[in-house]
Amino acid sequence: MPEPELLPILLHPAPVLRARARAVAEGDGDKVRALAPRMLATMYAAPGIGLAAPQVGESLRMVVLDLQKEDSAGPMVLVNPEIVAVSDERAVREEGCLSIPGQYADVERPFRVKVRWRDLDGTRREIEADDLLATCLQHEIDHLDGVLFTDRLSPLKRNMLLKRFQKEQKLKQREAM
Ligand code: K1U
Ligand code: ZN
Repeated sequence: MPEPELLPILLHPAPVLRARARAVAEGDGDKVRALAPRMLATMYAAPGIGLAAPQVGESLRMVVLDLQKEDSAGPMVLVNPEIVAVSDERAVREEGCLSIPGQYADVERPFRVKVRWRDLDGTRREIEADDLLATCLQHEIDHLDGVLFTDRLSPLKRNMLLKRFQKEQKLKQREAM
């Protein structure tokens, strides 16, 4: 089998990252089955532990995820994922984003979430996740609603991070000339 072709990851401020992605419909089966291996390959190559379809320019409610740890679930493809319950307990974790590469910040979110989705066969799935998996699921589902982790920071921290990102991007563009 040939390696799936990698997809370009769109960077902030691409407008598709700010749109609410549309739900995957019955007729999208071929599209999501073709997209899933390409999104997984793109995520591994980045490298990352999650990737949402809008990050590769597809405004669709679809996410791939693999924490790549010994005891983790392996590659997951989530179609139309929904958070159906969150814990009162909250946790602070450092987050990064493949659409804002090189920038990291502590983000507070619910520690535990229950998420429902359909897999590529259309089977309903549900998971109760905590810790890093819960953080990653929330970060990816945020992408489907046009929300970036920077939106969850104080205005001061957000502006500092985004200014630093813009500055580094400008330097990179100049170096590439
Ligand atoms: O959605 C994304 O932009 C992917 C993002 C997911 C994420 C990371 C950390 C906390 C919440 C969500 C990333 O994968 S950033 C890269 C990263 O964290 C990583 C890369 C290689 C190994 C381990 C982690
Ligand atoms: Zn992200």
